[in-house]
Amino acid sequence: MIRRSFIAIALGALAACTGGGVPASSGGGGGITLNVNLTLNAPVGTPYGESGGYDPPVTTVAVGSQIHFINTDSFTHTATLIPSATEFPKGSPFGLSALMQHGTTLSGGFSSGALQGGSSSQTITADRAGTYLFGCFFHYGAPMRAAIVAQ
Ligand SMILES: [Cu+2]
Repeated sequence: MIRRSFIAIALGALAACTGGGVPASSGGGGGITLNVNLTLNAPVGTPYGESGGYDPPVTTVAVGSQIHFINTDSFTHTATLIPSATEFPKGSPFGLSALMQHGTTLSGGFSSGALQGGSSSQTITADRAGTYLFGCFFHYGAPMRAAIVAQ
Protein backbone atom coordinates (compact mmCIF):
# COMPACT_ATOMS: atom_id res chain seq x y z
CA MET A 1 0.00 0.00 0.00
CA ILE A 2 2.79 2.40 0.89
CA ARG A 3 4.72 1.44 -2.22
CA ARG A 4 1.65 1.99 -4.43
CA SER A 5 1.16 5.51 -3.03
CA PHE A 6 4.78 6.32 -3.70
CA ILE A 7 4.45 5.25 -7.33
CA ALA A 8 1.33 7.36 -7.78
CA ILE A 9 3.15 10.41 -6.41
CA ALA A 10 6.16 9.75 -8.61
CA LEU A 11 4.01 9.46 -11.73
CA GLY A 12 2.19 12.66 -10.78
CA ALA A 13 5.51 14.49 -10.48
CA LEU A 14 6.64 13.15 -13.84
CA ALA A 15 3.43 14.36 -15.49
CA ALA A 16 3.92 17.80 -13.95
CA CYS A 17 7.42 17.98 -15.41
CA THR A 18 6.48 16.97 -18.93
CA GLY A 19 3.23 18.92 -19.21
CA GLY A 20 3.43 22.55 -20.31
CA GLY A 21 7.21 22.44 -20.57
CA VAL A 22 9.50 24.41 -22.82
CA PRO A 23 8.88 23.62 -26.51
CA ALA A 24 11.59 21.41 -27.97
CA SER A 25 12.30 23.91 -30.76
CA SER A 26 13.51 26.51 -28.27
CA GLY A 27 16.52 24.38 -27.46
CA GLY A 28 15.81 24.66 -23.74
CA GLY A 29 16.82 21.82 -21.49
CA GLY A 30 19.10 19.30 -23.13
CA GLY A 31 20.36 21.57 -25.88
CA ILE A 32 21.31 20.78 -29.45
CA THR A 33 23.95 18.26 -30.43
CA LEU A 34 25.91 18.46 -33.67
CA ASN A 35 27.56 15.26 -34.82
CA VAL A 36 31.21 15.50 -35.83
CA ASN A 37 32.25 12.63 -38.11
CA LEU A 38 34.20 12.96 -41.33
CA THR A 39 33.79 9.26 -42.12
CA LEU A 40 29.98 9.22 -42.01
CA ASN A 41 28.90 12.74 -43.02
CA ALA A 42 29.48 12.86 -46.79
CA PRO A 43 29.78 16.17 -48.68
CA VAL A 44 26.53 17.95 -49.59
CA GLY A 45 25.70 21.29 -51.19
CA THR A 46 24.47 24.19 -49.02
CA PRO A 47 23.77 27.87 -49.74
CA TYR A 48 27.27 28.59 -48.35
CA GLY A 49 29.19 26.07 -50.46
CA GLU A 50 30.04 22.43 -50.05
CA SER A 51 29.62 21.08 -46.51
CA GLY A 52 30.76 17.81 -44.97
CA GLY A 53 31.95 16.16 -41.79
CA TYR A 54 29.20 17.54 -39.55
CA ASP A 55 25.55 16.59 -39.20
CA PRO A 56 23.35 18.47 -39.84
CA PRO A 57 25.17 20.42 -42.59
CA VAL A 58 23.01 23.43 -41.73
CA THR A 59 21.53 23.62 -38.22
CA THR A 60 18.79 26.15 -37.54
CA VAL A 61 18.45 27.08 -33.86
CA ALA A 62 16.53 29.61 -31.81
CA VAL A 63 18.51 32.42 -30.20
CA GLY A 64 19.26 31.30 -26.66
CA SER A 65 19.83 27.65 -27.60
CA GLN A 66 22.73 25.70 -26.16
CA ILE A 67 24.86 23.82 -28.69
CA HIS A 68 27.59 21.29 -28.35
CA PHE A 69 29.62 19.11 -30.68
CA ILE A 70 30.22 15.39 -30.19
CA ASN A 71 33.03 13.71 -32.11
CA THR A 72 31.81 10.20 -32.95
CA ASP A 73 34.79 9.56 -35.23
CA SER A 74 37.85 7.58 -34.19
CA PHE A 75 40.24 10.49 -34.75
CA THR A 76 40.61 14.14 -33.80
CA HIS A 77 38.64 17.09 -35.23
CA THR A 78 37.84 20.66 -34.31
CA ALA A 79 34.68 22.73 -34.70
CA THR A 80 36.00 26.26 -35.19
CA LEU A 81 34.16 29.44 -36.20
CA ILE A 82 35.11 31.08 -39.50
CA PRO A 83 34.73 34.75 -38.53
CA SER A 84 32.56 37.05 -40.67
CA ALA A 85 32.12 34.51 -43.48
CA THR A 86 29.03 34.35 -45.68
CA GLU A 87 30.37 31.42 -47.70
CA PHE A 88 33.08 28.83 -47.12
CA PRO A 89 36.49 30.27 -48.06
CA LYS A 90 38.47 28.30 -50.66
CA GLY A 91 41.50 27.78 -48.46
CA SER A 92 41.68 26.96 -44.77
CA PRO A 93 40.83 30.04 -42.70
CA PHE A 94 42.27 28.60 -39.47
CA GLY A 95 45.35 29.38 -37.44
CA LEU A 96 46.85 27.41 -34.59
CA SER A 97 44.45 29.04 -32.11
CA ALA A 98 41.83 26.61 -33.47
CA LEU A 99 43.60 23.85 -31.54
CA MET A 100 42.93 25.51 -28.19
CA GLN A 101 39.39 25.29 -26.84
CA HIS A 102 37.94 28.78 -26.48
CA GLY A 103 34.66 30.68 -26.67
CA THR A 104 31.17 29.95 -25.37
CA THR A 105 29.04 32.06 -27.75
CA LEU A 106 28.44 32.03 -31.50
CA SER A 107 28.93 35.78 -31.93
CA GLY A 108 32.04 35.90 -29.77
CA GLY A 109 33.83 33.21 -31.75
CA PHE A 110 34.65 29.70 -30.63
CA SER A 111 36.67 26.58 -31.17
CA SER A 112 36.17 23.17 -29.67
CA GLY A 113 39.93 22.78 -29.70
CA ALA A 114 41.36 19.41 -30.69
CA LEU A 115 38.38 17.20 -29.98
CA GLN A 116 39.43 13.57 -29.65
CA GLY A 117 37.24 10.74 -30.90
CA GLY A 118 34.39 10.05 -28.49
CA SER A 119 34.56 13.41 -26.73
CA SER A 120 32.22 16.38 -26.45
CA SER A 121 32.92 20.11 -26.82
CA GLN A 122 32.17 22.92 -24.43
CA THR A 123 28.62 24.31 -24.55
CA ILE A 124 28.17 27.21 -26.97
CA THR A 125 25.23 29.59 -26.64
CA ALA A 126 23.43 30.94 -29.71
CA ASP A 127 23.57 34.44 -28.25
CA ARG A 128 22.75 36.48 -31.36
CA ALA A 129 20.82 35.93 -34.59
CA GLY A 130 22.95 35.33 -37.65
CA THR A 131 24.64 32.76 -39.85
CA TYR A 132 27.77 31.20 -38.42
CA LEU A 133 30.08 29.08 -40.56
CA PHE A 134 32.58 26.77 -38.93
CA GLY A 135 34.95 23.98 -39.86
CA CYS A 136 37.73 21.64 -38.85
CA PHE A 137 41.34 22.75 -38.51
CA PHE A 138 42.65 19.38 -39.72
CA HIS A 139 40.25 18.59 -42.58
CA TYR A 140 38.83 21.90 -43.79
CA GLY A 141 39.41 21.03 -47.46
CA ALA A 142 37.96 17.50 -47.18
CA PRO A 143 35.51 19.33 -47.02
CA MET A 144 34.84 19.47 -43.28
CA ARG A 145 32.69 22.54 -42.60
CA ALA A 146 29.08 23.41 -41.87
CA ALA A 147 26.75 26.19 -40.76
CA ILE A 148 24.58 27.21 -37.83
CA VAL A 149 21.73 29.65 -38.44
CA ALA A 150 20.48 31.33 -35.26
CA GLN A 151 17.13 33.07 -35.52
CU1 LIG B 1 38.45 17.04 -38.88
